[in-house]
Amino acid sequence: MSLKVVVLCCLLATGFSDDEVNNKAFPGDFLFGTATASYQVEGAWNEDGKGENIWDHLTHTQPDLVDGKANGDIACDSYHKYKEDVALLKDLGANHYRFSLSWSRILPNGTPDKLNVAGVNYYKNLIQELKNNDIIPLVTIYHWDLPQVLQEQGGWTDDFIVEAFADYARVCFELFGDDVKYWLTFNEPKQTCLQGYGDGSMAPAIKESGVMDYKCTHNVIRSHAKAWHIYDQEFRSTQNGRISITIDTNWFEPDDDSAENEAAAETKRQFTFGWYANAIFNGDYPEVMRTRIANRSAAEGLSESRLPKFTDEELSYILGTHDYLGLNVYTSSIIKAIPEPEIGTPSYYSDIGVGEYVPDDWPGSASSWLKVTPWGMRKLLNWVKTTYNDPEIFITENGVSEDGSSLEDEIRINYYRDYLSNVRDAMDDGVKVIGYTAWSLMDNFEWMRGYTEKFGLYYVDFESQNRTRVPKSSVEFFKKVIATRCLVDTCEEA
Ligand code: GBH
Repeated sequence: MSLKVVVLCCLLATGFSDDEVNNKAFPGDFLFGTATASYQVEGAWNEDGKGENIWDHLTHTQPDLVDGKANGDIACDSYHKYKEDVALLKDLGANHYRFSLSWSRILPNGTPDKLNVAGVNYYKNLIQELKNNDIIPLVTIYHWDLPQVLQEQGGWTDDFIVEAFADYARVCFELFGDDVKYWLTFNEPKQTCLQGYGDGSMAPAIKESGVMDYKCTHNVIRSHAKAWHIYDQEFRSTQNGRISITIDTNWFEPDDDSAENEAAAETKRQFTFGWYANAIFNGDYPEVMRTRIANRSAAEGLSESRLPKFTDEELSYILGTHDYLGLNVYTSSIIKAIPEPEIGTPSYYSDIGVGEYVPDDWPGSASSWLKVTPWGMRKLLNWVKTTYNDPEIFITENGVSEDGSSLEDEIRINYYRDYLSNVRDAMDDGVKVIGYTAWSLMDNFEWMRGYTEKFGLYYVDFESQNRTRVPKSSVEFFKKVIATRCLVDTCEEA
């Protein structure tokens, strides 16, 4: 038996060995950091004048929807403990911290008629504390926590929301823009729309797939474009920041290299990532979405497509509203061609019309949807480069969950190392990756999964009043990566 076979057997047995890890250093100006989101960490849900948002509302009125009937009333208590959070970031040596602003903490009525000064001061203090510690704020304007009063007026599926979001964004630029150089309008709008208004698996838990998810997306894209233009026209010249959107996707790998499975995988990518990115980067919804949804709508007897249309004026207004691209990536799945789904009740999934599965032997995590597939990272980055005209890419989330039973989170160390290795490989391929953000700084409220899935570098004791933070083993690892810019013991210079 050749040596090669022996080596291969042992690499497979141990998962990924160090030998396969990219040994080139990351560039000196590459940004390493961590992320959180307002509802998942802040707590203080009704303190100091904060208004109710859709997650407060959902967790309080339909607690059964959430594992353990959990909620974010206190969460990590970051509203009171932000200095401690920044100290953790400082200890990690993080270059940046990605956090989100709670709309209803700043504007309790959802509109600028009333500004909640205490809420504003919380974010001002957090940003100041980051500044004092040389940590760059990367600020998400919207990470899923819509003011409940705006949901009661129709939320993202009603056109009024475009103006409302634009007004809110302007307030954010005015209040914080002098100290913020990286903005994101939306985090993962696909989850807002598909899960919020399609599957109903996230707040506001509306189930009108194939209709309301498209309407929501239409308004989200218009809102994004409007916020970008406001920044561009009113703030860029004095504040000099960059603004974009964060889009999430799996890597969709074709079942085999047959033309039909390749085409199915590309259709899935376009319906997932292209749904949001294409209008902004290339102009309009992807061709395959426009065609498939129009055809299926016609077959359903509808007089027009369920996919809304942008006017020509809107199309040119939306195109180019990005200064970089935010990318959230966790996992992969396999896509194959299937026969055309029957015409019946509309659904986003039958509009896509492909089969999706995950092989049994892919290594898992504490989240059923999250398999450890580091190779997907490199493929995805290369696909994004080719499909969207080689943008600068900021990875704004990547991470893995465990069940919290041990502080020795080897799964996370291996995950970060192997995904980062593929990021570095992609940079060798010529992809312009400018930063990497680990999800998450600490364990937090994992939406419908409550506190059962732990994504943190730091463990949080949710039983203690203090919400004590304790470093897991991955902290040491990530610290070393940030300090040395290197994934192995010694790196070649970049
Ligand atoms: C990110 O979404 C979010 O931005 C972040 O807030 C969150 O904490 C983090 O992931 C970890 O989950 O339960 O089978 O219905 C990642 C994309 C999309 C992954 C929705 C989980 C639900 C799958 N997420 N998905 S399922």
